[in-house]
Amino acid sequence: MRQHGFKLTVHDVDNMSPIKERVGLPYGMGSCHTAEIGGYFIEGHVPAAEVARLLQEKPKAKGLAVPGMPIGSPGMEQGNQQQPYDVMLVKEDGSTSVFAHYPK
Ligand SMILES: [Cu+2]
Repeated sequence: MRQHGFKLTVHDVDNMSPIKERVGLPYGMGSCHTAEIGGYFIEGHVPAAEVARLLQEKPKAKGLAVPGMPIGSPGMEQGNQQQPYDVMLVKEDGSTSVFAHYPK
């Protein structure tokens, strides 16, 4: 994310559950880290381009999530292996829709 121009402050915490609960992450959408930017949460290995798009389009939503840790997502590179995955938009009511699909 830093390479893509985002300024980050990293907090290492023992228990992520209260944070995921506070930002309103629905059950089953979780990954290994939760970020907050511009009033949205960013859960897991979301490509920087989708975060930029989110901040530009400003949809009514809680945030973006890539559940789990798909191989080939940013930070999960393993050679040229690529597991297909969706970037999910989590709406205010907790429902989700596909924001982007990878690989494009
Ligand atoms: Cu991860």
